[in-house]
Amino acid sequence: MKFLDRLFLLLLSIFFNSSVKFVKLVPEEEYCDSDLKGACETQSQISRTFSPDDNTDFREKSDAVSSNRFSKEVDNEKQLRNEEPKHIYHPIKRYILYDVNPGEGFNLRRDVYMRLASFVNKLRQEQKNETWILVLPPWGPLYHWQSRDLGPQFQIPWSLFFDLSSLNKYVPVMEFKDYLNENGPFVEKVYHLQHYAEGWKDGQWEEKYDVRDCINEHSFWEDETGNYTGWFWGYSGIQVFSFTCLSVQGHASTLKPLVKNSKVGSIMFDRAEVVLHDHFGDQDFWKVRRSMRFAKHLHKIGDEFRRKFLNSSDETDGTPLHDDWQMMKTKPGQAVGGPYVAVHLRRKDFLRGRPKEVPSLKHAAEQVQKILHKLKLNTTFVATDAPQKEFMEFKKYLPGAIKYNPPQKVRQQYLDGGVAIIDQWICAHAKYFIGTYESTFSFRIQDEREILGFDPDTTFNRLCGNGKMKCEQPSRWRIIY
Ligand code: GFB
Repeated sequence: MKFLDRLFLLLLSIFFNSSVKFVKLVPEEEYCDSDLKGACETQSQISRTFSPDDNTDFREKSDAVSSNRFSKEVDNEKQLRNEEPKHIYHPIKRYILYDVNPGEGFNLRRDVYMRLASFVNKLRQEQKNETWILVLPPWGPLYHWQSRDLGPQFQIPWSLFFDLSSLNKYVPVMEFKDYLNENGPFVEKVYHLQHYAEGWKDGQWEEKYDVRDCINEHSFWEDETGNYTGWFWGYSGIQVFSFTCLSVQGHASTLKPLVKNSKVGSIMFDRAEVVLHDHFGDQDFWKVRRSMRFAKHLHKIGDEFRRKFLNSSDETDGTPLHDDWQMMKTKPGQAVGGPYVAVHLRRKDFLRGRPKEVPSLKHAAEQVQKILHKLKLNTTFVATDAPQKEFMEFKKYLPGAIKYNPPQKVRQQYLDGGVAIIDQWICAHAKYFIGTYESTFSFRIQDEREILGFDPDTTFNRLCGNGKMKCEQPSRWRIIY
């Protein structure tokens, strides 16, 4: 950058920082989410937020937010913006945060991310002068991450599991820790999403939201200052200025008017799984899904295992990965896969929850054996949450079965979540994949194989329950570009 450009930026930032010292509050009604009766923050809450007696550090930050959204100086600032070349002006950021029902597992959470990422992307397209950013909820603790020897598994950044530069190519995202560094421990508005207590009225589906009394327990409470606080993935002392329970029926986009009419800088949707995908399986769905690349360090471990134990590599399997997902477009059948069958053998809670659909180890082995025979293969890669004892029993029925046994260093570094991803990655590269009925872990492997360009016949398969060699197979959610 040229010296004069730098000087200009410096002067601009001095001017901007000094202009934010003069903040005026606008009348109460301007803070209301106009679509929502009762969802308006009161003047006293807002005043409290920006009271001169507040913690100074925060005041400086909220001033910066206020100057753009709450004060009359905004016109002045807008004018400045218009006069500036686009690449120099950096608009003030606004944030969408979210969380998911604590009981949900890793792979449903990935799906909820997609709903929110698509939502934020659409907001940005429709509000070109706003810079909405999606804040990533730290991972953990999760019920299924049960390796006690690894210590507590929570506050895990997304970068441990995902490639943030890939996510960012779809929509700007940031880690929660970075959000805290930028904004301090504050979230302006939290909506706890819930269904309608009365369900669908007259069986009529209608997209809507309304402020309602909270139906279920939630993890937010009013503290002694009159603000709210709550569960923020183990980070304490986060203050919420306004908290509302919101009954919603609809898709993520149903919430668009709520956000568009709001003036606050940070909005969190708790229990975001309540809203559905706008269009499951459409082009936009697949764009977000393609952007959800696993972290390169996990790919690398999976690829090494493939090479070493499964005679599988991208060159021989026809599965090259373009660095940029946007540049990658495959055709069904162009991926051949490594010379092994992969099976996702979901056990534990699935044994209790779906006893008719989850086969015994012996019956699972029989089904895999049939495929091996048909494809003239000998090797089976097994991804499973089963204890080692069960795997050894499975191996008795199917001697060619192998699984990934992570070295202690890998476990400590990448935890249960990372090991599960490595398993998924290896399954995604097999010549043939068989999953478990209704497991989102299996579904995500199927998506991955669609992205890599496998023939769908080799992907959308699942184990049948006891006594059956044939059963209804998974829906084929085919990739669309
Ligand atoms: O991912 P997930 O939501 O899939 O939850 P489901 C299962 C978790 O168990 C994974 C571990 O995220 C992993 O931590 N796990 C399962 C595995 N299979 C494997 C495997 O093959 N390898 C490794 N390394 N780990 C949902 C649950 O499970 O099913 C919900 O999340 C609920 O809580 C629902 O129980 C019915 O969709 O399979």
